[in-house]
Amino acid sequence: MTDNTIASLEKEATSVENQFQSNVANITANPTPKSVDELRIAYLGRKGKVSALMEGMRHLAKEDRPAAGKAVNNLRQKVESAIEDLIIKANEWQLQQKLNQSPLDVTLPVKTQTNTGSLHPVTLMRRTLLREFRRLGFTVVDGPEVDLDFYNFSALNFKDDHPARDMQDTFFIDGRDKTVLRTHTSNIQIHAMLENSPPLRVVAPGRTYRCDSDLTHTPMFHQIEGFIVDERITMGDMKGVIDKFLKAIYGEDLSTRVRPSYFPFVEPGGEFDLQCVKCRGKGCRICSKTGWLEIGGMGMIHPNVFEAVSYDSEKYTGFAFGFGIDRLAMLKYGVTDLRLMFEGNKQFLSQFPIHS
Ligand code: FA5
Repeated sequence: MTDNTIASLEKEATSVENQFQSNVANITANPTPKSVDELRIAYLGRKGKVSALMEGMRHLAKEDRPAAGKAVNNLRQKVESAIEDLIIKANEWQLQQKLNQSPLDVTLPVKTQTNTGSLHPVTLMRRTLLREFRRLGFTVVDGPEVDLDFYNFSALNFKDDHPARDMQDTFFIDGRDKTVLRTHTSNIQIHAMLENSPPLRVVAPGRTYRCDSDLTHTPMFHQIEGFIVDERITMGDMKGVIDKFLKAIYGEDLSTRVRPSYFPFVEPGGEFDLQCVKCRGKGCRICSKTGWLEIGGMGMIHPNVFEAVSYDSEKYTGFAFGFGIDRLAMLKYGVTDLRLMFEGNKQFLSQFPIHS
């Protein structure tokens, strides 16, 4: 200000406003956050031009100050509002710069997820089995993994000196040999029969335990038990059911066969074989050149078992089977070492599908 009069201050304010308008005109086409901030500091900063005008008011005569204050405030508001508009424009400009640098193409394929996990082959096989058995009218039940000797052995017609009770095979839980880790899912036969009256059509998958470990045996493995109890059930029904589900899993063209075998809880009893999935009966390393693979045990339920659960063995007959789920999965997915199933190796597991 050249002198301390209101006229001079108003002149100065008009000049500041004109300068501001011309600065705005210079950057308004392309305001950047940096240029707008510089403008803000030049006018509204502590040493800025509008602040200097405010400061100049102190030297005016007292009666001139209200009018001068009004004029300077007016100018300050105009500057503030223009700068706010410029800030919005500058932000838009910055966003546009970013979009220009990496254009967003919504038609690009998404990056494939590599760590999505997959289902365990035993889970896949269990789900497949249950799907097939439900289709055949079976009910799925569960049973205890830690169980009394009665359910795992005695009620299943194992005599006291049967070798399966030996420490070699069975994990005993208490010192009195009364509680065991179940050695097979056949314990569920007893639980289900005691809890229900015939007719029954049941499958029960689950973990089983034996003191056993080599290429084809692990201490923990999975079995699926199945049984039907009704009037006039025959070996033919059993062969038909097992044949049907094995063909559903491995294909229609594979043959199945039954070999006589002994299990205390069935009479007659047998082992069920499937034509080798690898060589289709010709003989190879997997089937030890026999052309056949052992899948599990089966047979007609022993009258002593019916006695143990108070079923009328004159009226009812039934069949039961117990298959190793891990073995079924090995055959289906071409796994040659059973232990791979339980090592949790990510490379091995990632080969299997995410959905069943
Ligand atoms: C049984 O366990 C009988 N409970 C099956 C049964 C049920 C027979 C109903 C008659 C009527 P076995 O011990 O053979 O039978 O075992 C059946 C299947 O379980 C075997 O064929 C095999 O596939 C699997 N298995 C047995 N032991 C092991 C093991 N240590 N590791 C992996 N799989 C095993």
